[in-house]
Amino acid sequence: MRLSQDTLGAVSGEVDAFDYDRSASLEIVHFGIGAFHRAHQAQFTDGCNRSGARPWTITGVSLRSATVAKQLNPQDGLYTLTIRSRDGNDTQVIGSVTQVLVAGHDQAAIVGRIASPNCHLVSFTVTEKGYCRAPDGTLDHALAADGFYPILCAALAQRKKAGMPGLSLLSCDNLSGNGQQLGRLMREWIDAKAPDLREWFDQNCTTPDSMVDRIVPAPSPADLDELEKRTGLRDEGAIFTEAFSQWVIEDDFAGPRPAWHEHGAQVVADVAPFETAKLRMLNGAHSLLAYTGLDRGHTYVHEAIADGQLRALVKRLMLKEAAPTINSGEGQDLTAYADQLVTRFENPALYHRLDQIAMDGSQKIGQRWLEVLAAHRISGTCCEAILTGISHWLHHVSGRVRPVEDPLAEQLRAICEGAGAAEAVAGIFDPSGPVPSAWSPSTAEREFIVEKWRALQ
Ligand code: CS2
Repeated sequence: MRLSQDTLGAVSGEVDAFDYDRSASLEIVHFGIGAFHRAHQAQFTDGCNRSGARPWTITGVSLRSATVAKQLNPQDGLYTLTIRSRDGNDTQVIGSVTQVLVAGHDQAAIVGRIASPNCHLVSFTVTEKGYCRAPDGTLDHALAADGFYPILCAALAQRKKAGMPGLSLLSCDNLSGNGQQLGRLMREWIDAKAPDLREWFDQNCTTPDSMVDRIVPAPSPADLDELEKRTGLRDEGAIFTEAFSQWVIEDDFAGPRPAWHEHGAQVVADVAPFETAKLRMLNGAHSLLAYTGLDRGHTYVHEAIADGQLRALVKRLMLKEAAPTINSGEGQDLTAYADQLVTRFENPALYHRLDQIAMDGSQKIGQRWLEVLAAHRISGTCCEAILTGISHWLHHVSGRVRPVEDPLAEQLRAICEGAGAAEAVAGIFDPSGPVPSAWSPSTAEREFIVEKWRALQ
C-alpha cells in the first residue's frame, strides 16, 4: 500500500506522522525539490506547522526530471524522513510538501503559483550548477534560459503588474554568499530581459544568505524495501539522513516567513562565518574524501574516514588549511567543529556514497578549496591536503578511471588528454580557464600537484 493522505492512518505506530490541516496555508515555491530540501527546509517547515501555527506548504518544482513528481504526487506530497544513527532508525511523515510541478510541462502553473497572493517565498536548492554561472562568475544567459530565471522573472512581472508585494528569494545552496550571488545573477537576467522590472525588484524583493547543513545520502532500492517492511507503507519519496541539522539564515525577508527560528534555525545578521566554515571545512573535507577515497578503493564516507591516511589528510585540511582562513564569529569553535565533523563522517548507518559527492566537482571546488588556497597566497603556507585533493580530482576528471558526472566533463577531459600534466594544471586553473576561481597555482604548487597526479597514473 502506497503512502498518501488516505492511507496515512495505516502507518505503523512507531512512525511519527504529521496531523495538521494543510488547507488555508501560506505558500512557498521551491526550485530543486531533491532529497536535500526534503531533509532540511521542508522538515523545518513541517516542525513549524506541527506547533499549531497557520501552516506553510511547499510546491516543489523540478527543473528537468519528472522523477520526484512521480514519487510524490501520487502520495499527495507526503514522504517519510528517517534519521539513521548507530542507535537505529527514527521515522516521521513530513506533511509540508503538497505538490511537485515540472518546469518543462507545468511552466504556466509554476508562474501562477509564484504570482499568487498566498505565495511569500521562493527558495532554491538547484545545486551549484543550477545558478548557470559562466567561468568569470557572471550569468551565462544561454544556460539560464533553461533554468529558473525566466519562470521567476515572468512571475515577478505579474506580481508587479498586479500591485502585489515582492518576495523573499532564499538560496539554500552550497555557494559562498549564496543570497548575494542569487541577487546579482537575477538582476543580470532582469536587466537583459525585463529592464522595467529592475527598480521594483530592488525595492520589493530580498535575497537572504543562508547556510544549510545536513548530510543526505541518495536512497537505495534496499532502503525503500526495508522502510516498507518496517512501516507497512510503500514510500517512493523516502529520505534517509543524519540526526544533525543546521540552518543559519540572514534576517532579510521581504514579507512573512515560517517561524523557522522557533524550530531550530538561527536567524542572524551575518551568515558569512558559518557559511565559510561549513563550505571550507565540511564540504572541503567531503570533496577531499571523495576523490582520494575512490582512488583508494573506498565506496562510502565512513570507510574513507576510517582510513588512517585519509583521516590525517582531512584533519590537516580542516585545522591547518581551512580554519586559519575563517574569520570565526562569536562562540564559533572551529576545533570543536572539526571534531564534530569527523564524528558525523564516521556514522556507519548513513552509507553516504563518495561518488555522490564527487559529482559536479568543477562547480564545487572553487568555494571549497580554491578560496582557501587564494587566502593562503599572502602567508605562503603550502596547503598539501588541498593540493593532494586537486591531484586526485584531476585524476578523476581525466576520465580514465571511472565515469565523470560534471557539466564540464568533456572540456576537462579534453584538456587533461591534450596537454602534458603541467600544461593541463595551468590551463584548468588559468583565470580565463573553465573553473571559476580566484586562484591559480604558483610554480611550487603546480609541481606538487603534477608530481602527485603522475604518481596516480
Ligand atoms: C556534499 C554535500 O555532495 C556534496 O558535495 O559535500 O551535499 C554535503 O553533504 C552537504 O552540504 C552537507 O550539509
